[in-house]
Amino acid sequence: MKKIIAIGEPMVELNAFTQGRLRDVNYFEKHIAGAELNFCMASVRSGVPCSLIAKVGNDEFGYNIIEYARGKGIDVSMIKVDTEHPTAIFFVQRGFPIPMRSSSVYYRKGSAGSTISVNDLDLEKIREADIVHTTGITMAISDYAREAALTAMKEARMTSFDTNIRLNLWSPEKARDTLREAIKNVDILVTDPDDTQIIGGVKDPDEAFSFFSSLGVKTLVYKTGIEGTFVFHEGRKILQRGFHVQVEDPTGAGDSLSGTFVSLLLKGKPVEYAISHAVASATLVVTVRGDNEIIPDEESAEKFIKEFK
Ligand code: KDG
Repeated sequence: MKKIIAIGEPMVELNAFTQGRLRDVNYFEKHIAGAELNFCMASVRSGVPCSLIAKVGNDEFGYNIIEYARGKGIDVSMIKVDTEHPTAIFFVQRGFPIPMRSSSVYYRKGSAGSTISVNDLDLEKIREADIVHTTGITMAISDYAREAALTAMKEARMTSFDTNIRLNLWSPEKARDTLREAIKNVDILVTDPDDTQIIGGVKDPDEAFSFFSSLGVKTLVYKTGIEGTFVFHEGRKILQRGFHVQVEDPTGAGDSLSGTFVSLLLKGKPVEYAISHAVASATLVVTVRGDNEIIPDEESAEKFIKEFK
């Protein structure tokens, strides 16, 4: 059976119950999140086992993350508990200043997750996995985490990577230099025009593909929002248009898109099928608060797609 490993920092998310500035929000709803955990969740929902390599604190939130992930079918055997550093948390501000958009405020400096290092990797398991996945977030949270992610990518049989540049974690220059290097080890790249502008100075989908393929990328998933998602794969260019829905909170949508796409492709599904399911999955995620609870399995995504056609 195919198997994916993801490396990254899971966190507790405190999502604003009401829209507006965080200073005016009185109630927060707790969720379990983190880009790579979200990716794993999408993979598991699509029927491909996924293990998360991560560290959490020896605290209530750390155990909450482990129990939640385990309960949802993610393999947590490579999540370590760190007794010296706390589990990271972040808050999601919604609908302000731009309606239907969200922003994250992190409390993660010195967190357990950011201390992950090469010593925390089981290289044998990494070499056995069909795909190793990580994101620009893991590259940004600490030098140790970046080294760990780069080492895992070099050892992997195949890699997928989401650029996920978070400018509240690092500067555009640091992101550009680091990600240009990292992408040399990437087979399937998921990104968008904003990140591509930072990394390669281009935005147009075809220019983006020629830039990333010159770095070694084989498959490019290029998310342009509601206009659609382009996939460049095996000499073909496919456009999957977005589905119009009411947006509650877009946080996590990109991770469900990448997790669904990569796992369905790994299962041998046609690329059109994989990207339509991936966009359906991301669309459902934006309709609720929380990053991953609503990620559909294949059957539910199929129903969604039929309804929208
Ligand atoms: O993509 C969603 C993530 O941004 C969210 O879950 C939190 O991992 C996170 C991060 O570092 O922003």
